[in-house]
Amino acid sequence: MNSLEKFPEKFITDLKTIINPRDFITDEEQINPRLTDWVGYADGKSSLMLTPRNTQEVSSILKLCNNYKIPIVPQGGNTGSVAGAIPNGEIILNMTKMNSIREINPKDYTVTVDAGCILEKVHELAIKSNRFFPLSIGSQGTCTIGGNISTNAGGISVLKYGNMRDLVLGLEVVLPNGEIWNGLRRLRKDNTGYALKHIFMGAEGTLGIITGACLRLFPEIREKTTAFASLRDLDSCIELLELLRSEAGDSLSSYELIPGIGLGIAITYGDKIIEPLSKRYEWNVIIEFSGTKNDGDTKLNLENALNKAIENGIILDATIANSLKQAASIWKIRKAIVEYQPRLGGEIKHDVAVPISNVPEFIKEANDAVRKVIPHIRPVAYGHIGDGNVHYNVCPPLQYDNIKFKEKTEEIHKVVYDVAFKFGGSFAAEHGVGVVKKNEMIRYKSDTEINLMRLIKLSIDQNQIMNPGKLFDN
Ligand code: FAD
Ligand code: 2HG
Ligand code: ZN
Repeated sequence: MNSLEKFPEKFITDLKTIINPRDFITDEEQINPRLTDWVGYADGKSSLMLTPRNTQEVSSILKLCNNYKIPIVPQGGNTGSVAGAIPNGEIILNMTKMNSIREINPKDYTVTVDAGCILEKVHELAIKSNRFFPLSIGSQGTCTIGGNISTNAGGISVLKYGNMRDLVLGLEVVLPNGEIWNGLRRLRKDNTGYALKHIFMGAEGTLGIITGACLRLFPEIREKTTAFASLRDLDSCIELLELLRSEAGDSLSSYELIPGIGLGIAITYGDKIIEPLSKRYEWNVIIEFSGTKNDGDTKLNLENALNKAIENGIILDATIANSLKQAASIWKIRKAIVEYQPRLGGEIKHDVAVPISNVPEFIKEANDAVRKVIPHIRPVAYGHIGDGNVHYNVCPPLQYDNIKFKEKTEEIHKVVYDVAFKFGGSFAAEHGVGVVKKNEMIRYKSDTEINLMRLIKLSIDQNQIMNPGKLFDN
C-alpha cells in the first residue's frame, strides 16, 4: 500500500465520499503497471489511482482537486508513445472503467460512447449494426476512445477517413473546475462560433477530461484486398500512390511503406512470417483497397492498377492476397516491425510528417544526416506514407555500443527534425508531444503559437492541475 501522507487529510476524506473504495486505489501492484510506457521512455511515480465510473464522479473529483490545487494525470489504455499519460507524482485518473456504449444511431451513422471504451469494442459494435468505424491502430485492443481523441490518433486508414479529429462529432468534457460541458451533438453541420471540441482534441489531457464522445460511422466495408508490392526505388512510392489514386480513387484505404530492413526484422524475429515475394527488395509498400460492395471490384481494380505499375516500371513485383489469411499474413509484417525493431540493438524513434510528395527526399536527406552523426547507423523508415507520415526510426550499427548510441539521441533527433522542418514538416505527426518532445515544441513552434497555447491553457486551467509538465513546462 502506498502512503497518502503528502495529501491534506481533509482532501482524502472528501475524495472517499465521492468515489467507491474499489475505485480508490493505493495498491502498488495495481498502480505500478500504469507508471511505465511501452516505448520505455518513462519511469513514473504515483501513490494514488482513481478509476471513476461516471461523468458525475469525474466532475466531483476535478472540483475537489481544483479547490486543493492538486494535479492529476488523465490516463486511458496507457498505450501512448510520448509518455503523456505517465504521472510524475500526480494522482492518476484512469478512465478505463467508464467503458459503456451510450447510444448507437445507425440511421445517423453515429455512436456515442464513454471515453474509456476500448477502440476495438467500437469496431465490433459498428459491425453489428452494419456500419464501420475506421480508426485502425496496432494498439486497438487496449487503447481507449478518450486517449485516441486526446492524441488525435492516426494509423493506417487516415488517407481515406482522416485522423481521430475527423471522426468526432461531439464531446462531453469535464473542465478542471468540475464543470461539465455537454457538447455531445450528433450534427455534421454546426457553425455556431468557436469549434470548442477541437480545443480538447489533441490536447493530451492538459485542458480537461473527455468523458464521452459522439463518433462518425461509415457504411460497412464488405470487401478488402491487400497487396505487397516492391518499388523500383524510393521515388516511385509517390508515382505509385498517384497511379493508385487515379485508378481507384476512394477505394485506396491504406498505403504503408515497408523498407527491406523492416521486412528483414519481421522475417527474422516475427512469428512464422512468410517472405511475401520471391526476392527481397529495398523499398516496398502494403496497399489496401476497400469497398462497400461485395462484387470483387477491389481485387479487380488493384490487379489492374498493379499491372499498369509493372508496365510503367514503377514496381518490380507484387503479390495480391487471395484470402483473409494471406492478407493477415501481409499485415503481420507491418506489426512485427513495430514490435521487433528494438532487437537491432535499440532504436531512436521519430514520428515525422512532411508533405506527401516530399517523403522520398525527406528519407534520403535524413539518412545522409544521421549517417554523419553515426556512420553505418541503420534507418528503418516505414509507415503511413499515404499521409506523408514516416516512422523514421534508427537502429545502431552492428555491434555498436548501446550506451554510446543512447548518448547520441538528442543529436540524432535534432538532425532528423531539422530535415523534416526544412520540408515544412512536423516533428510529431500522430503520436503527440507528451513529455518526450517538449524541447522540439520550443525549437520548431513559433512564439506566437506557443503563446496562444499557453493563453488557452491558462484560461481553462487556471490552477494548472491538468496533466502538468506535458506539451510544455507549466
Ligand atoms: P493513453 O496512453 O492512456 O493517454 C494518451 C494521452 O491522452 C495522455 O496525454 C493522457 O493524459 C490523455 N488522455 C487519455 N485519456 C484521456 C481522457 N479521457 N481525457 C483527457 N485526456 C486523456 N498511435 C497512432 O496515432 N497511430 C498508430 O498507428 C499507433 N500505433 C500504435 C501501435 C502500438 C503497438 C502501440 C502500443 C501504440 C500505437 N499508437 C499509435 C499510440 C497510441 O496507441 C495512441 O496514441 C492512442 O491514441 C493512445 O490511447 P490510450 O487510451 O492508450 O491513451
Ligand atoms: C505504428 O504505426 C505506430 O505502428 C508505432 O504508430 C510506430 O513508433 C513506431 O515505430
Ligand atoms: Zn503510426
